[in-house]
Amino acid sequence: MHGLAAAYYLAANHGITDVAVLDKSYIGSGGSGRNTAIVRSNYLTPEGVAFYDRSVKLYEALSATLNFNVMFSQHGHMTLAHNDSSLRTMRWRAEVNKLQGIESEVIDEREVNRLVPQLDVSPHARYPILGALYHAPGGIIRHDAVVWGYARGADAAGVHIHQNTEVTGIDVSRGKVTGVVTNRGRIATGTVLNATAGWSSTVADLAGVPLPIETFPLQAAVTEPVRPFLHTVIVSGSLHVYVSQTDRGELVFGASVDPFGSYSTRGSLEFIEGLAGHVLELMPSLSKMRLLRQWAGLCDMTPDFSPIMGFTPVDGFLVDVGWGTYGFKAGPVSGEAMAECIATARTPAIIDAFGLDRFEAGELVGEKGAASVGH
Ligand code: PYC
Repeated sequence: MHGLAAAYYLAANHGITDVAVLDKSYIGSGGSGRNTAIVRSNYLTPEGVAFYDRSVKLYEALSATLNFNVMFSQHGHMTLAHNDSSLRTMRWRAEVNKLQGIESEVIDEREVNRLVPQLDVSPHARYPILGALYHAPGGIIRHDAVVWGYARGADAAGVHIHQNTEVTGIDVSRGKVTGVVTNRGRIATGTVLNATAGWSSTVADLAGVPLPIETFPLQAAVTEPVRPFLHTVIVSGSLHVYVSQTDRGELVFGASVDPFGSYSTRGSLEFIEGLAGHVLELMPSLSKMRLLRQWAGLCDMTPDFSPIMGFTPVDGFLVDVGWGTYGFKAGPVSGEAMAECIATARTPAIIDAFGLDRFEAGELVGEKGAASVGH
C-alpha cells in the first residue's frame, strides 16, 4: 500500500507518471492485507502525533479523493489502563495529543463501562480497569479497499503496476542507483523507493544499505460474524490483546508479536490459546464465540519504534520502511511524503525526524509507549 500510495501521489500531486510499482506477489498480499486495519493518531511523541494525524486526515477524505469507498468507520479507539503507570502514560499521551489538536482524553471506568458494557469493569477482575485513553477519531477501515483504491487511482494516472515481479537486485554505480533487476527483466532508473514490509532490510541490502531492523511475526484472528455490538476499538497493552468488530460483524483480535524474529506468516496454537485467555479476562461474555481463521503479518521493528523514511547514503535509493506495528495506518501520509521527497529532492518537514541518520546521531523518536501491541 505504501508503494501504491507513493505512486498515486507522485502522479496526483506532482504530475510524475513514469513510475513502476513492483510487487513480488499480488498487490495487498503482504502487510497491507495482513494487518488489523486500525487507524489512529494518539501517539506519544509530537513528531509521531503530527505524522499520524495527517494520515487520519487523508483517510477521512480518501473515499472522495479516490472515488472508491474505503469504508472508514471512525467509531473510536480505547486503550485500557490496568495500573497506575499505564494511567500516567495515558495522561501524558492525552496531553501531547491535545496540544496538537487531537481528540484524546483519559476517561474513568464508568465511562468505559458506558461505552462498552461488555467489558468487565468490576474491581474483582483479574486485571481491574482503572480508566482508559479514549480517542474518538480512531477506528477501522477496509484495508483491501485502500489497496485497490490507490492501485486504481495510480493505474488511471498512467503508473505501471507489475505484480508477480520480484526484485532480485538493485544496480548501483559510483554510489548512485542505475536500475532494478527483477525476475522478469531489468528496469533502468535513477530512483528506487524501498516501500517493503517484512523484507525491507533484505531489499535494502541489495543496494548496500544496512538498516537497523529486526523482523517479527504478528498474529491475528477473526471470529464468525455476530450482530454489531462493539462500537469502539479496544486495546489492553497489559493483557496483550486488542479487539474490534468489522462492519461485517466479525471480531478481529490480535496480541503481541511472536517472541522471536522470523519471516513466518503462519498462525500457531500457542498464540490462539493465549489470546483466548486474555480476551475472556476482558469480556467473559464472548466465551461461546467461534474463531474462523488466524494469520500473521511481518513487522519490521526499529530500535525506537518509529519508521525510517527518506534519503539514504546511496544516491537515488530512498526508504519508507521500519513500520513495526504501525504501517497500515501510515500509508496515506507516507505515500504523500515520499512522493514529495522524490519529486522535490527535499525531505518534507513531516518526516524530518524519521531519517536513517538519526541512529548515528542518537536522535531517536521513542514511540514504544504508543504501541497497542506487546513487544
Ligand atoms: O498500532 O493500533 C495499532 C496496532 C494495532 C495492531 C497493530 N498495531
